[in-house]
Amino acid sequence: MSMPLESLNNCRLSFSEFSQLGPEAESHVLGAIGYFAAPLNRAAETPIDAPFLRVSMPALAGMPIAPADAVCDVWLSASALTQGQCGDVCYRHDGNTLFGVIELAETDAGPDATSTPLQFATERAYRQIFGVLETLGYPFLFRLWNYMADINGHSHGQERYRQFNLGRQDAFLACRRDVVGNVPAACALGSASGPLTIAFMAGRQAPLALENPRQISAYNYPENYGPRSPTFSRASLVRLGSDEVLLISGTASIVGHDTLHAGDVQAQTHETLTNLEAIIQVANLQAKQPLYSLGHLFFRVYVRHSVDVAAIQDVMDQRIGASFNAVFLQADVCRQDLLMEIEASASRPV
Ligand code: 3EB
Repeated sequence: MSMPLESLNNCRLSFSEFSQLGPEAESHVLGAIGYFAAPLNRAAETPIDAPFLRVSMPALAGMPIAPADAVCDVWLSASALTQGQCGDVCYRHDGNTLFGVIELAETDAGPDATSTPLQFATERAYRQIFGVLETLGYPFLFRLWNYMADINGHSHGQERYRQFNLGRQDAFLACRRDVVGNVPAACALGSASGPLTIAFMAGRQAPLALENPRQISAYNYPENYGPRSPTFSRASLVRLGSDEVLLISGTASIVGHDTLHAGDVQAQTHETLTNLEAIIQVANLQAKQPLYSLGHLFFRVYVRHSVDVAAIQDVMDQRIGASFNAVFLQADVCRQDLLMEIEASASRPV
């Protein structure tokens, strides 16, 4: 594996390939997320020492995978890595960038019992993340991947995604983080089962948080989407050595703050791609050159109903051309009326 110095790369491997990387390649793995066809044995050892988030989320298409295998999205660094564990957080960092993972069970409702178990687990997870970043001197959160079971379920009088939003925002506030404007990119999806699992990427240089002019910023969503707004930006533009990395948040068929095209997965896909184009346009304006385009993104497509995969692929073929790089995963999207969501990243030399 040869990589230009100071570059940070994203690649997609099967779990079997990931498990057999060998010591040299393994020493360059900053961290990874594995999407497994359920069920997952959490007691089993992870194949390599790097932070590895295991998510129960079956791959539907985009990568030929044996039934017991998994899709692994891997972040590689060309620099020497340091790793450690702090509380429930496992991390590796390279002097510029840190990747960490945390898994927390929904055990109890906290000392005051005013939280729900998911809300409290979320708040504890984010407090731990902020604690690690402070301890290790990586003040800037670039991007988070949030996965939880039954995201559309209800308990304690509140949808579980809204409970998650409460816990997340409380932790941001408690740790004196911005909850509007300068916030990280993210996604939040429903896994088939398992604990709250979060992966995060952070750095020492401030990222640029991008918003989509077609959408109200999520941190300004009105209260009918929950008592606390979701704390995320539409994308993070990150400078890493000689590279610039664009990390686009989960993007769906939302214009303003409304879901459009309920019940029509192809129309939702078109709207989502138009939203991605709008974010790309903002990123290119910032970069002062047309560095980014739909065709060069590295996609993850979350699909609520597995039968919809072909319909979504058709629209992506039409709009992007048939050679796009995407994996399709079966997941619950955080609004009941959303049938799909797309997230993406791209890395370019400046
Ligand atoms: C949306 O635009 C769709 O709560 O972290 C996308 C990306 C969504 C991130 C999150 C939620 C989150 O509101 C849902």
